[in-house]
Amino acid sequence: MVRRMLLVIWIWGISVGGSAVPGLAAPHEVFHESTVDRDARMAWWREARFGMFIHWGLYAIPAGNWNGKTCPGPSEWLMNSADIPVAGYEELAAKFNPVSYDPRKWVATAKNAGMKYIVVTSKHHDGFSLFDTSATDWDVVSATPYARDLLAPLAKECRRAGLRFGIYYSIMDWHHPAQTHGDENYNPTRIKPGRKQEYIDFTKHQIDELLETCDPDVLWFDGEWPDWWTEPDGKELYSYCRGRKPGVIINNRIGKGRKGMEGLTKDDQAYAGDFGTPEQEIPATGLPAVDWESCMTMNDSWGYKRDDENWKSACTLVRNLIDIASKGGNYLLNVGPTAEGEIPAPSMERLQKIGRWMDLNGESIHGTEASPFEKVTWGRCTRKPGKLYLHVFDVPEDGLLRLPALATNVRGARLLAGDGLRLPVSQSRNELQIHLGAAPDVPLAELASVVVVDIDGPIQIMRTVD
Ligand code: H79
Repeated sequence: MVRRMLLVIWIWGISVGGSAVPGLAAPHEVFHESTVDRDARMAWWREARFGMFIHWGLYAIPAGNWNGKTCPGPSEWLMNSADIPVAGYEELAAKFNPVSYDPRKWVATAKNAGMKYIVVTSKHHDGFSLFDTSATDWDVVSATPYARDLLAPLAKECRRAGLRFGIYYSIMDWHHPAQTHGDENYNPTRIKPGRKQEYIDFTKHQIDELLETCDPDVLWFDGEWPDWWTEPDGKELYSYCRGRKPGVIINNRIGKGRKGMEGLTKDDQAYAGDFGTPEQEIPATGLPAVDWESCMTMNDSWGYKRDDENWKSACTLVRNLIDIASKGGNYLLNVGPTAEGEIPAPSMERLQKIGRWMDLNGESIHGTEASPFEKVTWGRCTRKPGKLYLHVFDVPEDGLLRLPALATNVRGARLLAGDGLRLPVSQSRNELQIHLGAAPDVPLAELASVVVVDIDGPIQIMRTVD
């Protein structure tokens, strides 16, 4: 006979951050930062949950096409995928004149979608700088008819609107003379012997310029995988950046810590970087004790790609955001503006729809923490002190949202959107049930409807132990 005991065994969410592995120094500890200081530094980022990634550069001109053909892969890789020599690629600069660029419009677009920060490419793998730099003439000011810095005005508009601002920077550089091999071609994975320090100095010089003109809150490195870039290089650059701006938040691609496209930081040693970077992926389970951000595209390209019409639906994007928040991460959702400076219409439409959903339900995303439950069959869950948010993707046939029984007192449940209809709650020995009934009559319920459960105190889950 199986004897069953009812036990309160789990108090959730006591701490966030710190090393995932006991006994192993977390990156911030390598930098001699206390957990309290780190939590303070990461606070805005953890609350934000949703940001806009912007991939903009010369690659928006060919927009994925070369010699009359659409090239496979994302458009920002065109130099590589179409095997364009440096001199040929350089010709694009003379055609870059984004007269429609209106940073205020981009910031309003992000803000209206419910996004709390923007991360923009300052220099992608093609090495082209979208800002005013004295380190090279391969930049928007020196090489294009537009001849003005693109990033400082965007940073300024972000601040004005109350959004945070981040800079993407590629370590791999297909144009820098330390990484190219002659004028005719380049090597995407090597650095010339004896010229590494020159390139590191160039990078630091550019980071200094960006810190000076844009004062970024996030430094988002990429292109760290070539073998010549090492973990000690990453740690040294991390220390340099934090030394220049102690409060800045830096991703794990500054060093060699990330696990491939899964993006989370390996735990065999302490690596540089403050957060993991899954790319085009969402972790399968909740990861409440580590900081991470999934970056994803709306179609299949980061840069503007004219012929890529493989758009995800607004429903998928909203559910990705919910899924990520329920697992304790951030969603960095990408747009690829055109060479004229416009965010493409399909992206605008989706951002507007996400924004309408966020206007009604943003409370269930911003400032929340990961779900205290393992999988729930009908959707996802997030939490805040005193509240659980239940995101309903599929209304159960019997109209009951089932959760494990709580030892915490449940005051009631209600729909977040619409007129806040109250929902009956009942609890059996093993199960908390919210009586949802038929599909809730709230706007955009087809994306996800949200039920708020008001609770007294920390969540304590009753567990049946056999
Ligand atoms: O900027 C966008 C892309 O252009 C860039 N990152 C996003 C944010 C990107 N560059 N490369 N990729 C995406 C895919 C590259 C994958 C690989 Fe690897 C690089 C395969 C092998 C080396 C990553 C690092 C996976 C394994 C090691």
